[in-house]
Amino acid sequence: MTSSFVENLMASVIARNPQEPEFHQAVREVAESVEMVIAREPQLARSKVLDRLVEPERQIMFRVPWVDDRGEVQINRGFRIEFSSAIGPYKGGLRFHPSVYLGIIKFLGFEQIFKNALTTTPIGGGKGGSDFNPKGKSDDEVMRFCQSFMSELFRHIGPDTDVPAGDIGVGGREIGFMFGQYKRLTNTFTGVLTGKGLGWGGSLARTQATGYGLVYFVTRMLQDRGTDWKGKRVVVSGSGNVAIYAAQKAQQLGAKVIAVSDSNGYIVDEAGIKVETVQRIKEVERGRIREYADEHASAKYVEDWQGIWSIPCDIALPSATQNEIDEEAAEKLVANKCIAVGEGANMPSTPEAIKVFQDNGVSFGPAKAANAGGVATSALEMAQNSMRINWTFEEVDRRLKMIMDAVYDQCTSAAEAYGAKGDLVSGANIAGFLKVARAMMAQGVV
Ligand code: NDP
Ligand code: 2IT
Repeated sequence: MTSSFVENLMASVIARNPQEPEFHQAVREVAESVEMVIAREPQLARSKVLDRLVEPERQIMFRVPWVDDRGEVQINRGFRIEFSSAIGPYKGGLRFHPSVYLGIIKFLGFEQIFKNALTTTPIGGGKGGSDFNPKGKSDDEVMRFCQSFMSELFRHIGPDTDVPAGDIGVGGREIGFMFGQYKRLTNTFTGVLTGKGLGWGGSLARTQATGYGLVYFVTRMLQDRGTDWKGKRVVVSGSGNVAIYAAQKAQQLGAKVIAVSDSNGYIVDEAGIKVETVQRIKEVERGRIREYADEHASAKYVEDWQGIWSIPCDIALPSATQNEIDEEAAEKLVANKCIAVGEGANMPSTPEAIKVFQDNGVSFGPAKAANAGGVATSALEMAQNSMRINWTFEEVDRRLKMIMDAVYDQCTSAAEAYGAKGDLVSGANIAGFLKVARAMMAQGVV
C-alpha cells in the first residue's frame, strides 16, 4: 500500500538523490513505517523531522591517491557521510569494497541513525568508506591506502565528533593503520576509532559483538515462538566478521550450522561447520571459502553464492551483503520450512523478500535491530576509552546481552503501540525514529 505521504517524500528524495537505489530503498522502508507516527503527532510533520533526516548533515567525498607495490599511482574515492548528530557524535563503520559509491554509503548511514538510537547508547549516525578493494593487496599496499585515506579523513572526525569503525573489508588490520595515521597527524591518543586492537584501546568482545548480538536477538524471536536454538539447522551467509561469530554463538547454544559462503560460493557441511577452520582460512590466511572443502571430507563446495538459500534450514542468518535474499530466495526458504530470519548484514533482504517472510509467518529480525550489537559494543569501547579503563570480556558480553534485550523490547512494544504487533520491521523503524525525532524537536531547527 502506498500513500501520498510516502510518495511525495520519495519523489523528492529520488529527485535530489538520483541513481541511488539502495538509499531510496532504505528511506522508503522507514517512511512507510513512520507514516502513522507522524499522522498521530502533527508537530512531527510541522517541524519536518523526516524531511530533515533524509538530508545528511554533511557529506564528504575526497580523492585517495596511493602508490602500489609496482610503483604505479592508484586513485580511489573516499566517503564519509555524517548523517545525524541528534543523539550523539556521528558513529558508524567504514566499508572498503569495489561496489562502494555514494548510494551505498548513504543507505548505510541512513539506517545507522535508527540502529544507533535503538542501542540505548548516545551515538548519532554516519558511515564512510571507499571503492578500494583490499582483496589481493599486500599489507604494505593496504597500509599506504589507509594512511592516504586518513590523511584527508582526520580533519573531519574526532572522539566527540565522528567515530568510524569497521564494516566490509575493514577489520583490525585496517583500523590499526588508520589509527596510527590519525595519531601521528593529530598528536593525540583518543577513542577516535572503534574496533581497535586489545593492547591499544580496543574493547574485549567487540570482534564477536555483531555476530553474538545477532544470536542474542534471534534467541528472543525464537522464545516468542516457544522454541530455542537446540538442534536447529542454521545457514549463515558470508564468512567474515559477522558470519563467523554468529555461527560460533549459534553452535554454543546447541544449533547445527551447516553452511557459510563468500562472494564466490558456499560450503555445506552436514557434520556441522568447523568455525575454527573458517576463522583460519578467512581471518588468518585471507583465503577463499572453497578451501574449507579441501580440509573436511564431509563438506561440499558449490560455486554459486546465492544458491546458499536453497539449502533446507530452520534459521537463516544472512550476514554477507545488501539485497542478497530476493523474493525467489525467500520463497525457497519458506518452502523449506524456515521459521526465522535474522539479518546480520545491513539490508540483506529485498522489500519483496521481507513481504514473503511476513506473509508466511516467518519470524523476521531486521538488520537495524538484529545487528545493532556491533555498534552498541563500539559505544561500550568509547565509554571505556573515556574512562581509561578496560572491562572484562564477561562484563562487555553481559552489557551486550542487556542491550540486545532492550533493542528487542523497544521493537516489540513500538510495534504493538502502533497496531503492528509482532512486526519487528515497523517496530525498529518507529522506536528508532521516535528517539531521534524527540531529540531533534528539543534542539530546534538545525
Ligand atoms: P567482512 O568483510 O568481514 O565479511 C564480508 C563477508 O561477506 C565475506 O565473506 C564476503 O565474501 C561476503 N561478501 C561481501 N560482499 C559481498 C557481495 N557483494 N556478494 C557476496 N558476498 C559478499 O564484513 P563483515 O562481516 O563485517 O560485514 C558483513 C555484513 O554485516 C555487511 O552487510 C556489514 O555492513 C554488516 N555489519 C557489520 C558489522 C560489523 O561490526 N562488522 C556490524 C553490523 C553490520 P568475500 O570474502 O568473497 O568478499
Ligand atoms: O553496520 C554497522 O553497524 C557497523 N558496521 C558497525 C559500526 C560501528 O561503529 O561499530
